[in-house]
Order: sequence, then C-alpha cells, then structure tokens
Amino acid sequence: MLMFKVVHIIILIFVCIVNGNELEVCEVFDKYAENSKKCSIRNNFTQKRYILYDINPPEGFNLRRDVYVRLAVFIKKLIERDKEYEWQLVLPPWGNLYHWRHHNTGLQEYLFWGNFFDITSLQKYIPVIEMYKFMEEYSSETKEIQLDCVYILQNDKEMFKTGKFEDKNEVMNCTNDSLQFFKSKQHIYTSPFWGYRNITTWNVKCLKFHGTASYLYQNLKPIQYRSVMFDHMEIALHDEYGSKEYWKARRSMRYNSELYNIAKNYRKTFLNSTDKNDNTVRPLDWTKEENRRNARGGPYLAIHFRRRDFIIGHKESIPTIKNAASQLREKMDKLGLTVLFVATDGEQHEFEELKSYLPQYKVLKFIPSDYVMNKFKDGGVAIIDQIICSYARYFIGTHESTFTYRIQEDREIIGFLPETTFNTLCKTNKKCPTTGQWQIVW
Ligand SMILES: Nc1nc2c(ncn2[C@@H]2O[C@H](COP(=O)(O)OP(=O)(O)OP(=O)(O)O)[C@@H](O)[C@H]2O)c(=O)[nH]1
Ligand SMILES: *[C@@H]1O[C@H](CO)[C@@H](O)[C@H](O)[C@H]1NC(C)=O
Ligand SMILES: *[C@@H]1O[C@H](CO)[C@@H](O)[C@H](O)[C@H]1NC(C)=O
Ligand SMILES: *[C@@H]1O[C@H](CO)[C@@H](O)[C@H](O)[C@H]1NC(C)=O
Ligand SMILES: *[C@@H]1O[C@H](CO)[C@@H](O)[C@H](O)[C@H]1NC(C)=O
Ligand SMILES: *[C@@H]1O[C@H](CO)[C@@H](O)[C@H](O)[C@H]1NC(C)=O
Ligand SMILES: [Mg+2]
Repeated sequence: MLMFKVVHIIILIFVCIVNGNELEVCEVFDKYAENSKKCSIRNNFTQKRYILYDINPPEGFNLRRDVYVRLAVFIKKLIERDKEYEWQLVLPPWGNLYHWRHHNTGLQEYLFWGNFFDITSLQKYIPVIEMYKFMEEYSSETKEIQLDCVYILQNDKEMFKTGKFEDKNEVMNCTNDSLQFFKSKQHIYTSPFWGYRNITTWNVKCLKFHGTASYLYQNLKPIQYRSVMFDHMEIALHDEYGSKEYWKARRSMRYNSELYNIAKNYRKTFLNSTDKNDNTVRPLDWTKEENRRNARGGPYLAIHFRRRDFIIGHKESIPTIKNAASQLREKMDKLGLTVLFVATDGEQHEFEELKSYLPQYKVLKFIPSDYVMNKFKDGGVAIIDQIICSYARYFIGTHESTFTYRIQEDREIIGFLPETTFNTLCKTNKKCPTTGQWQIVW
C-alpha cells in the first residue's frame, strides 16, 4: 500500500512537470483522487473548464431564459479571448418552479434542457452540455461531484440605497443568511445544487457583485479551478442587451422540434395557419436565418392574457376581463379577423368569461393531451402557447410580462412588422401603458 502511494506520488509529480503550468490543477485534483489512474483521466480532460450556474429560486421560466442569454454572450466572448481552455457551459436542470402547478404530470424536477430546447441549435452558438453529461465527464469513477469553487453573487445593498452604481466584484465573508441552503460537514458543503445530493464543494465564496456577466471573468481562475459555479446568476447584467450578439444568442434558442410540430399541427387544424400560406417558412438552421419583415402570420389574433399574481402585482396595467374583451373586439374588427387564440395562465372560468363577451368570434386555447402534458409538462405547454402566439397575424401581450417578451422576440426573429408585435393590453381603452420596442438587430 505504502509502495503504491509512493509510486502514485511520483507519477503525479511527473505528470505535473510534464504539464508545466498545470501544476496547480494537478495538486488540487490529487487531494481527491484516490489513485493515479483517476488523475491521469482528469489530466486527459485538463483543458476542459466547466461553468455552472443557478438562479434565485422564485424566478420564473422566462426570466431564466434571459439569464441564459447573458451567460451565452459572456462565454462566446470568453472563448474568443481565452483559447487555451475548452470552456463549457453546463445547463442547469429545470425544476420546482413556482408557476409549474400541475401535479398530475409526474415530478417537475431534473428536467433537462433538451425537453424544451434544441441542444444542437444552442451548441451552434457556444459549447453547452447537459448536467448528466457533465456528471459523467467530471466525476470519473468517484461517486461525488466536487465543484472547485462556488460563488454566491449578492447585490451591494449600499449601491441600491445611494443609487450610485459602479462595477464591483468583492469577495466577502458569507453571512449565515447567504449560506442558509448550504450544509457543511468537515468543510465539505452540500446544498440543493439543482436537487443533486451528490454534488458538493469545499470552496464557497460570497461575492458582492455589480456588473455585466463578462465582469465575472476575473473569478474563473482556470489555472486553479476546473469547475466554477455562480449562484444567483440573475444578478449579473447583460453585456450588450439588444445588440447583434444578443440576438444571435437568442436566435440559437430554438425549441425542441417536437414542440414546434405540436404547435404546427394545432395551427393547421384549428387556425387554418400553415407556414406556406402565412409566409413564415424558416430554415431549420438558425445560422441560415436572415433579416426579413414580410412574415404574414396565420389568420388569427393571439393574446397573452396573464392573470394570477399579475392581477395583484400589476394592478395599474391589468384590465378586467370585460374590458380586455372590448379591447380585443375593437382590434379584431379593425383587422378583419374572426379567430382569437388565447394563451393564459388564468383559470378555466376566466377563459370562459372572456369567451362569453366575444360570442361572434371563434375563441380558442391550446389544450394539451395527456401525452403532451406528461412528456413536456407545464414548461413545454407554455412554450407551445408561445409558439402559437409567435405565428399569429397580430399579437397582443401583457404589459411587463417576461412571457410576453419572449413571444415578441420570437416574432422579431420570424420577421413580422413591429406594429403587429409590440402591443399590450391596456388597463382601460383610455389608460394605456407605453412599452419599449426591442427590435431585432442582424
Ligand atoms: N401555458 C401557459 N402558461 C403561462 C402563460 N402565462 C404564464 N404562464 C405560466 O406562468 C409563468 C409566468 O412566469 P414567468 O415565466 O416568470 O413570466 P412572467 O411572470 O410573465 O414575468 P415576470 O414575473 O415579470 O418575470 C410561465 O413560466 C408559465 O409557467 C400562458 O399564457 N400559457
Ligand atoms: C483521452 O481523451 C481522448 C479524446 O477525448 C480519448 O479518446 C481517450 O480515450 C482518453 N483517454 C483516457 C485515458 O481517458
Ligand atoms: C448523482 O446523482 C444523480 C441522481 O441523483 C445520478 O443520476 C448520478 O448518476 C449521480 N452521479 C454520480 C457520479 O454518482
Ligand atoms: C472574514 O472573517 C475572518 C475570520 O472570521 C476575519 O478574520 C476577516 O477579517 C473577515 N473579513 C471581512 C472582510 O470581514
Ligand atoms: C451563524 O451561525 C453560527 C452557527 O449556526 C452561529 O454560531 C453564529 O453565531 C451565527 N452568526 C450570526 C452573525 O448570526
Ligand atoms: C384557409 O386559408 C386559405 C389560405 O389563406 C384560404 O384560401 C381558405 O379559404 C381558408 N379556409 C378556411 C376554412 O377559412
Ligand atoms: Mg414571474
């Protein structure tokens, strides 16, 4: 045994010398490797660096999609800047979201990105891997996946008080509060880590942070760390919101093709809408997609009718159902449309009420089959609603809803005229919020 250890150490030293600048990495690995074989396997991957992240638990699906874009742009630039390493973004599994309320769909946890998005499309922008793939690659033969460093991002409360914002990246002592979800045993931390019990770390740092995602660069320390996780990633801002690069990252977020097909069938069956008739044919490969403004859309008006928490949280812009109906009637008559597609998180009775005010029109919503519900769950059904809205001749959203923003982006990408897209319901016909138009840049 002793002999084995000595040989092990010699091999390690050898490997470290051979690799020169990798010395530190190898030392770190050695602490946890039980034999030299593991170290050599790890060395084989020695240029691979993994970036992981998580987001404040209460945040919704659609804000999380926006945070992905912030990271994607950051990593795109990182790859151009630092060619020495193979940077990879590990996609955090979806689960336990506040709005995912259906309990008859099986567990809404550990859902991989492939359920919702087309991974090949994402990979045409930056190297991403699913969590299970990371676990396979990273753990070698050990049972535990030990992250080299976990940063917990925190807002600087002072800045929010004074209103004087400047870039900040300051490692500080963690308060008990920021560690509330972490448990430590002999300096090894576990935490919810997307629900995985076998992910741990011995290195947790709290980071008072203000700045864009790229400002996190200084924390990567690739000579020391092979894997770095950023918790509360929503605190980092966009590097260039609305730029060409932003839109490239956004365009790479094509949905799972089955979700497109379900939406396509629904459009054809219930809305007399086909890509050929509507002039919405798109290349399969998003990198081949081009700037256009001639999409026509299916012969229906689509509305994103956000209810639930918005009725209370956004009182000043959410109309009564009756008033919403009157706004819709006016618009449909003006456009000569007789079919209304409703995407909503509201209750069935709210939908029925809306319908009752619009007897002269065909008013529809998407009702998932058991198969669709079980396979794609609340997140996938929401995306199907979004896709159907994104192909409508005219769209009306809900003021300040990120769900609506994602539809608007998709319509910009498909190539509609902005005036058919950037519309929201008003509080009343007279009192209307003004909204920004974040138009696409190619
Ligand atoms: N199927 C479906 N689900 C919806 C619809 N509107 C909202 N939801 C659900 O409610 C969630 C809305 O939460 P978010 O994704 O955070 O978006 P938001 O609440 O509109 O916007 P913010 O809270 O301001 O970030 C969605 O993720 C869906 O799960 C809808 O029209 N159809
Ligand atoms: C090292 O990596 C290469 C390429 O990824 C692979 O083919 C090879 O089997 C790996 N070797 C070991 C010892 O894991
Ligand atoms: C960690 O746990 C998950 C499920 O909890 C499992 O799928 C995975 O294989 C485990 N990984 C390792 C390296 O044991
Ligand atoms: C962090 O904590 C250590 C030990 O508890 C202490 O010595 C150090 O001064 C603290 N640093 C800051 C910035 O508060
Ligand atoms: C933090 O928690 C530890 C252990 O639970 C406790 O001893 C300590 O007093 C707490 N510190 C603060 C500032 O609450
Ligand atoms: C469906 O759309 C096509 C082409 O836009 C049109 O010619 C046809 O009359 C429509 N069918 C119905 C039933 O509205
Ligand atoms: Mg929300």
